[in-house]
Amino acid sequence: MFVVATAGHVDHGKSTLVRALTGMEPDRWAEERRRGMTIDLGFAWTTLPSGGTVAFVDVPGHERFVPNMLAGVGPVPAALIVVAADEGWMPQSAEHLAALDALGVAYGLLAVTRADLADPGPATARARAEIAATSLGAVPAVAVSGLTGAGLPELRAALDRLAADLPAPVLEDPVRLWVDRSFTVRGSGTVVTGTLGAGRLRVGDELELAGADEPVRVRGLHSLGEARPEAAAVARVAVNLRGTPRDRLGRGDALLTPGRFHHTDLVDVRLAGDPAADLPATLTLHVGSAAVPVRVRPLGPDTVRLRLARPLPLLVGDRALLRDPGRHHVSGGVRVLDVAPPPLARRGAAAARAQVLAELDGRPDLAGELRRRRLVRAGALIRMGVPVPTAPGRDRTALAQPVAGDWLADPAYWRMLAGRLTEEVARHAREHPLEPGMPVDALRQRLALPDRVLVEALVRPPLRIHSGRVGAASTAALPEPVARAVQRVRAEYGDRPFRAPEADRLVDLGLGPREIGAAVRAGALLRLADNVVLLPDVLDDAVRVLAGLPQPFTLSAARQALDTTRRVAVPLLELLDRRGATRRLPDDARIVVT
Ligand SMILES: Nc1nc2c(ncn2[C@@H]2O[C@H](COP(=O)(O)OP(=O)(O)O)[C@@H](O)[C@H]2O)c(=O)[nH]1
Ligand SMILES: [Mg+2]
Repeated sequence: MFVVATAGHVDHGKSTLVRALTGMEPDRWAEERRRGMTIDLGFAWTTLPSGGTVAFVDVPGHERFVPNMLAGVGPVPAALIVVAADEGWMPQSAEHLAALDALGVAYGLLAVTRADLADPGPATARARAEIAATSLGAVPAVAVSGLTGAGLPELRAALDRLAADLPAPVLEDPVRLWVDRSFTVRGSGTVVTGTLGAGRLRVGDELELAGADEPVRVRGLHSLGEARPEAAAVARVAVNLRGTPRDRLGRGDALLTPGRFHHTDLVDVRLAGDPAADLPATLTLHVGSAAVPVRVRPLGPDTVRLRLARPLPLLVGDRALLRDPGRHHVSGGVRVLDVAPPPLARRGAAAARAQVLAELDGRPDLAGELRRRRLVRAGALIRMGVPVPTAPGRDRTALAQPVAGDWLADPAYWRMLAGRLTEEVARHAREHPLEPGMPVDALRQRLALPDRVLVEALVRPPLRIHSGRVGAASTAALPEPVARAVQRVRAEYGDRPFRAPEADRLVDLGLGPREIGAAVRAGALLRLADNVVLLPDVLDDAVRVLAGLPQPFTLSAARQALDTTRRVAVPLLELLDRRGATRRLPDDARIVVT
């Protein structure tokens, strides 16, 4: 199926043409038929000579209903521009064309209607010239009459050729179905309709609805008036939602593949065309079927920041349109550059940001996002519309390889962090010589990292993580018998930590000078003197015990408090003196340095 939206001035014959092509009535409301004027969007479809189906979104041409028109064309990539032969180019011909151009619509056809009333030549020439200057470029033109049926076969053939030109939809993409209508069907509940531009929908699918806490579930699907178990893009679809009250959603809402979109109320965008320096401070942003008031903050010559009155599921690269509702004026198109831009708090931040934005073109770019964001979760990038190849394999670049969890990092920044971590650990060791390393959380704060797993991933030998601290390695390299002997020391002395094994016990354990040397180098034992060793992590405890004594304290008081012997106490206090934890006074008493 392909979907095409009509466009053109009121009374130029859009609805008549859709009716003539499809045999269906696009004006759905009694009021529309009574007034002979389209007010809201209409929907009709027909089979083309090739056997394919074309579905029309018929839009109102009256200037009062331009917002409805925009909701119709927003999600549709092709346009049927209608101009009356007898009236020619008119204000809403121009405004509709400006809207299509702003949205970057690149596929279209010109139908010059009411050709039975006037020579279609002049209207055709003018319209083709106007259209050629837009994103649509040169389009085929067909003169038709909705009254006599002249030109309709040619128009059908032209529609077939247009359908063949359209790019194939990406069926693997997530669903973002902009709702253009919602209503209640007795016995079924809430039904919404929209143009499915990418992806697939199935009965039973769970979808996300902005503002709803719980996913909504697809209870039924219709396309072209028939119930179906599945609909694949491109398609007009009607979705029956289970358990979702009608007042929960309407035009401008979007049904989404869960977890795949970032809802944002702050975007940085590039203005298309020649941007007006006098852009009003408040405008309406039209994207998909949504229309949201925005505050405009100029940044660069053609870039602005938009603050949306309500969040929308926007992606990098989205096309949207700014309109001044007061002046009935399409201010221009925008291309979304960033859906999660940084705050502009510091002085000069706006100018710096303008420079960054000058480099962006709205094409999602993994390397660039990593350079700018330095650290970001893969899931967050995907939700912004930046593809991250997740399957391990050939197309998974090194950039898409998480450094930890699902965190991606800019390679240069990550190398810088690894260097800073080493420095911080070394500095901490100098400042806290008695601690067995720097706490992981202190490092996380020092390096301003958002997640502990990042600290853990940055730790490389000879550093290691031990009981929540990052320090130098490690008993891991000890020869088996030495490691076993150290284990025995732990088991025997763990509960009287300031007692050292006697010399003959060390011999029994197989800890000769060489073995002790290895264990000390690995940080598994602490040597106080020849043949006097303690477990390495007892120094902090010793200081804590000594700090509990009346200050200053004597060697004998320390020995008793630590429940140890002179053989240990003397070199232990000397070590603490050297490390600056205690200080020896002239009378040989000591104090704990705080
Ligand atoms: N003679 C003639 N009248 C037409 C033709 N197309 C539309 N009309 C008439 O023009 C008026 C406006 O048509 P309509 O389809 O409602 O215009 P829309 O506002 O563009 O949808 C109606 O009275 C139609 O009957 C045509 O090809 N020939
Ligand atoms: Mg109409």
